[in-house]
Amino acid sequence: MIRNNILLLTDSYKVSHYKQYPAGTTTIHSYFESRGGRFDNTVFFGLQYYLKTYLEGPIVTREKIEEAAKLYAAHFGNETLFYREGWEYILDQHAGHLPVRIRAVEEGTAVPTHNVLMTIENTDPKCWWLTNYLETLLVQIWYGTTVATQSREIKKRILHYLNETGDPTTINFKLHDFGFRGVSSVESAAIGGASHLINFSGTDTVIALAMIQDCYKTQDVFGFSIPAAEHSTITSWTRSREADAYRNMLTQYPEGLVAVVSDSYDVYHACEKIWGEELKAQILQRKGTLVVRPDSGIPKDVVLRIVEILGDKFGYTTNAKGYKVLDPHVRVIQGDGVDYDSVGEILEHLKKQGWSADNVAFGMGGALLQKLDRDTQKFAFKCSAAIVNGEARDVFKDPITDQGKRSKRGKLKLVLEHGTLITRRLEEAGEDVMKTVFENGKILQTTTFEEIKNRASL
Ligand code: AOY
Repeated sequence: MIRNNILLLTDSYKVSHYKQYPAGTTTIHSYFESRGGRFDNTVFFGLQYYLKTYLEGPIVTREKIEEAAKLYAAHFGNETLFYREGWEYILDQHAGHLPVRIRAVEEGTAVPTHNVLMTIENTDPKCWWLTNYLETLLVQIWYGTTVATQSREIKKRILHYLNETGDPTTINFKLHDFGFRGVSSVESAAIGGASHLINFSGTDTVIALAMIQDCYKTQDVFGFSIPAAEHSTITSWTRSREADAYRNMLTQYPEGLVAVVSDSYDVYHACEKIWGEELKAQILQRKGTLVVRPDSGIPKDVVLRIVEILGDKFGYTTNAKGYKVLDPHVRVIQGDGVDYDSVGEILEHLKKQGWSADNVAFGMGGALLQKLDRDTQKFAFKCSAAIVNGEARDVFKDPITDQGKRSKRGKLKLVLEHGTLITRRLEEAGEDVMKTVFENGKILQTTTFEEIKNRASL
């Protein structure tokens, strides 16, 4: 089995499509958009990863064609469905480089939904069938784009509370990625983890750091973490020695931030009696901050009660905005049950009781990287234009059964009008903000992760 065979990175039915376009078809022009969804804009991200990983260079080889021919013959029970001649043409005439052009909005750009984000068309009239063969792979960009979009919306939410009750300059470390174990694959962790780091700087998804370095032109590390306990490192001391387990954390990491999951037995007892009494002096002497992590219960109730216990035991000050801020030696991180909704509930609940958002940070796992799908932002890839027998035609669908699934018509561009990005036909006025990023096997333009972060910044 050849790893990464482009001929196999598609849906079965697409293998049969070369016979289905009208005779005389020489160009298929398709586009990618969000047809609406949970948030009213999307942060385009991930294309450069897909270009570098799957599409760049002489990717069609004799061996891959032979492997595909054999596999598809068995898969369809039919030797004639696979377009061997089409792929051999790319191998012979293009030295295995894909004869397509991909234009796209710059990664990190937040684009209102219902607009073109990317277009693709074949550059060789004999390769009309190739454009939509690539849909399956290219549409996977929905994932990074949706993770980046939701992470950025949560950032807006946390920023709102920091602006009202605390210090907005701390935003970059307020939502930590706990999601590696909860995703369906290592590749998803890499892409999703990188998507989150467009908006924040805290992550435990290590593979995302390598992905950014490999695909987004940098040697820099774009995510940071701190020593932190898990249940095994606490419960292996047994219940009767819970306090020793905690003391050990303070001793092993004598300065800086250290996070300790504290709900192994009774999180309220742990905060009141162990952190708040037995280890209080050691915490107050530490040059750093103990971050208490509850990990069960109703998030907004547990977080408030723990902040109140820590306030009683360690004291607090009232900031210029009139909200209570715990002694700097203690903070709370909530990493259980965190999603877009619960972040708002927790911060609102704290605010109502006079507590600043400065007191808490969030960890988010499954809801950050996995609890979303292509329909969260209704992503679609559709043909919008073709050339048949030398004549350009609009191509579109317009189903009476769902007007939301109507597709756009013509060759498309994305234009900035009165400060808003909007889709126009290529022949209309206005400069296209999309750039040609890929043509005939070559990546023509790359972007850095730094630039992506800057485009998405709030
Ligand atoms: N990490 C901040 C640093 C990370 C984690 C990772 C699943 C951390 C916990 C913490 O403080 O508590 C994956 C659950 C937790």
